[in-house]
Amino acid sequence: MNHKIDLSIPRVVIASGNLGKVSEFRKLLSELPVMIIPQPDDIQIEETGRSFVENARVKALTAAKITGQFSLADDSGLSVESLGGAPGIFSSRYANTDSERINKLLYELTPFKNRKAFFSAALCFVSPENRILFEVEGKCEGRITEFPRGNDGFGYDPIFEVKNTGLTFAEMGIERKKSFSHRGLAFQKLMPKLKKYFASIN
Ligand code: ITT
Repeated sequence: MNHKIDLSIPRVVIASGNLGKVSEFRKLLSELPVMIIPQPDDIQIEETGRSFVENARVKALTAAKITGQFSLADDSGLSVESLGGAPGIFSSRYANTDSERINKLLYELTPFKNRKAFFSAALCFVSPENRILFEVEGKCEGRITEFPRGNDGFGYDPIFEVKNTGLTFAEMGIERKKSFSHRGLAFQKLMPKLKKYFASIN
């Protein structure tokens, strides 16, 4: 068996420490002629931005600078109408673990009848020369359920029911989640740009 790595294949670093996201990215990017690599273990990127777009930029630019490779970052989060848009860009910092975040959100929402919410994702793709090549955003509307449902996915998936489906993200397989989700919709915008770009440099 040949174990040599083909150095002509472009590498794309996924600028994320979230294993759930990295696994979605791998599947979403599988059609591209690139090698997906995780970001180095010792990178800690501080999210200093005031929006999803700004934070995605910080993450992608830092990862490309450190590794000298293409990088792709996602900043995403859940905004709940009755909570004035919280947790929003603070979704990962809302509590320490997925189950604590879910329990906290369900508790905070107890007094409210309106459980409308939406997920947002901003993606940023940066060149090895540290230039922003593409930025796209996606959004998915739904509501926060009264209790968790489903076993798939990650993060807030078990308590986010997608509008007009009756299903939480955690009750959909990745393929269905991809067609409705904030990240999947952002990807639908990014993919043609990436295909064109990688075809032009090959
Ligand atoms: P990186 O910054 O390293 O990518 P992170 O988890 O901190 O990892 P974000 O700052 O973008 O990522 O925080 C987004 C949080 O929003 C994430 O931790 C989840 O709790 C939640 N989230 C984002 N997309 C989600 C999805 O598709 N399903 C469920 N929860 C999601």
